[in-house]
Amino acid sequence: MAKKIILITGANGEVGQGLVKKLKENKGNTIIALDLSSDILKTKVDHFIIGSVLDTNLIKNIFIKYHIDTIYHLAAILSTKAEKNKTLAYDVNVNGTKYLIDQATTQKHNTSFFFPSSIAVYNILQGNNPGLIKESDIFISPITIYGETKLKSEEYGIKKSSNQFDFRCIRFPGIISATSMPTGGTSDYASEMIHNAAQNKNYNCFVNSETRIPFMVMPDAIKGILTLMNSPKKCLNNKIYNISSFNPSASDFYFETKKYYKNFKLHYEVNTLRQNIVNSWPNNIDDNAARKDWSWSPDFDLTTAYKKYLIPSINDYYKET
Ligand code: AKB
Repeated sequence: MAKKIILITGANGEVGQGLVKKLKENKGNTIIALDLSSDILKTKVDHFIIGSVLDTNLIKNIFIKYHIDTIYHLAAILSTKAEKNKTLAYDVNVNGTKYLIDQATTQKHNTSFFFPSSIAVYNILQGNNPGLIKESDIFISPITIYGETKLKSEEYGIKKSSNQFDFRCIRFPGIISATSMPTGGTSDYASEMIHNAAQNKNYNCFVNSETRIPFMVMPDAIKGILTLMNSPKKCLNNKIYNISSFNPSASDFYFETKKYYKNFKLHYEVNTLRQNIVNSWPNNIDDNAARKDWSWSPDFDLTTAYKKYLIPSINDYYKET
């Protein structure tokens, strides 16, 4: 595999940690990680830069100093937190992304850019039983500032795409990791449920039992990113792809969790803001374009996700910590 100089923003976040670990497997890669702090990232990177994507001088200097081949732009404010601080969300999610894209496109060499978008760009409240949602469907009018900022950034990346600037994007469902907890998202209830159960704690779930949105586990999210980014450009008919693995209801998650943690108890304590957000997201998405163009296929369904990934890794994680 070719050696690359890679910039990862938000490297200390959930996806960042998993991605750094995988990218480090190719010894030739030079990894430059950027985040507000470096406290969680356990895998060593070549350069850790502590700072914000909003620090335009800092970003500019990174591009002056390094010949960046690939950017994974993971820094973002997630949906629940974004609703509570819309100005910050717009700044980080849109202005931060635009500046980074502008710097990448002024380089004199080819650059690939990965952007993680979200099912939050969709709004099914306007449709009657819309079923599986495709990337091009009309249900694109997000009710949240988070969805809006993801959509704006997608549009900017597409606008700036050229032979030299290769923008690729995945609209992610909720992601569950066994070794980290999400913060500020609205799909967080699934992770919080499992992590609480693993620590012998009960859980108050902030959405109702029937809530159903698509999910995947972290290894499949990382696999999706790397498969898309390593696919030849000529195979890609889109710049934006849905991917998904399973779509259980909150109560399906509860029953699956309870199989492994028999004493676990759950109460529903619905938070209206967060319930309204998930109600606007699709129950399921169509990821056939990704399956066709770059052979996307998740390794885990709900049962194997618990059995082969979540339960063994989460138990190890809490044994160690
Ligand atoms: C969130 O809940 O904000 C994210 C997402 C689905 O994009 N996890």
